Amino acid sequence: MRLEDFGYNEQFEKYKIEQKLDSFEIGRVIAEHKERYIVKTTKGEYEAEITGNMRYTAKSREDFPAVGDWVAITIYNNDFAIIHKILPRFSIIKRQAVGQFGEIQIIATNIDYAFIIQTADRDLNINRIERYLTICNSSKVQPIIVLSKIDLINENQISEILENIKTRIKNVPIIAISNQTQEGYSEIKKIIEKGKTYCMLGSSGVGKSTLLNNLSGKTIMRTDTISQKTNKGRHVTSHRELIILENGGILIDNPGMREVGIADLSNGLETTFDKILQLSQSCKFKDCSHTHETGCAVLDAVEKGVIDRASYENYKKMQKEKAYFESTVAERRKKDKEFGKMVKNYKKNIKNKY
Ligand SMILES: Nc1nc2c(ncn2[C@@H]2O[C@H](COP(=O)(O)OP(=O)(O)O)[C@@H](O)[C@H]2O)c(=O)[nH]1
Ligand SMILES: [Mg+2]
Ligand SMILES: [Zn+2]
Repeated sequence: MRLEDFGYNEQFEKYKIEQKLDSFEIGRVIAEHKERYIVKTTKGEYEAEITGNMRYTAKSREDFPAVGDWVAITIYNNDFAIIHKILPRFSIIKRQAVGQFGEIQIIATNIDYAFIIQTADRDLNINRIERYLTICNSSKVQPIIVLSKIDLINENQISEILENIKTRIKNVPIIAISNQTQEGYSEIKKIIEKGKTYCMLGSSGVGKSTLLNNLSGKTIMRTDTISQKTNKGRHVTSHRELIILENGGILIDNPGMREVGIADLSNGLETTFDKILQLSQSCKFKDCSHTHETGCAVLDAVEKGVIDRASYENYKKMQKEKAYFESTVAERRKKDKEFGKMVKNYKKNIKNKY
């Protein structure tokens, strides 16, 4: 196998040469569990840890390796390796960490496409789809919506659901599938290209692992038959999260996510709700919040039914979350800076004293 077979490209190679990383082995992180990683290279798979220096200088979660990363490593003893450097990522899928405001969590990196999976048999949650779309759009990852378990409902119900999604979400492909009958699989397979990386996004139990296992033709991922409540969403990484299909596509599974908080510091919301963004150009006030202002083109469009009300409400909710996330990040940075200053002053005082 060559590195290209698991997603390596010229950009990474260029960086490797520029940074003179020739003495290192290059590999991709295919699993992570509590700061232990499995790195796949052309020579094999290695359990790895980061250098002490890397841990010491890490400022946030983003400075640690994540599944999907390309890393420069040194191999010891045939099965153990040390990670020295993370090669720059071309995309990061991240979310606001549950219960730690201003702190992000990386879902996966160097992703080209994301399958946003939702089941057809439960109440359709378009808000949740929009939420994942926002995450994809702020990560520069191409989204594809997958409606799973269509074997559990009839044809009419399927088309009704598809219609409902399409009234709110435009320009994103939607594929309806069953992991049981494998209906829709040919469409999924058509999308999967050699050397590109695909990530599975969606709540626990929607069929991510089953889809991945079926596509790979082997049983690699543990599928979740345990109920969500007893399982507590905890994830046991004794298995690989990144696998390579026979056709050369690379798939990354993900543990189910109960909450997907918006950690959007770029313009994912604006891309997802592009109609709202367009309309806002015509609002009377430049800093219009589209909530109560007179002459608000967005509110006007909601009244007239041009914009779906539920979609508008979802936008507002995520906008609020985003603003809150940004303010907590700013707060955190300010605190870090103040702390830095304090340490500096302290050192200076010590110096002056002695
Ligand atoms: N009827 C039906 N059941 C499915 C389908 N896909 C997955 N399942 C079942 O749903 C449960 C959860 O699947 P799993 O792949 O573990 O979901 P994950 O948590 O998203 O990885 C398992 O019991 C699967 O057998 C499907 O298309 N149809
Ligand atoms: Mg799973
Ligand atoms: Zn407005």
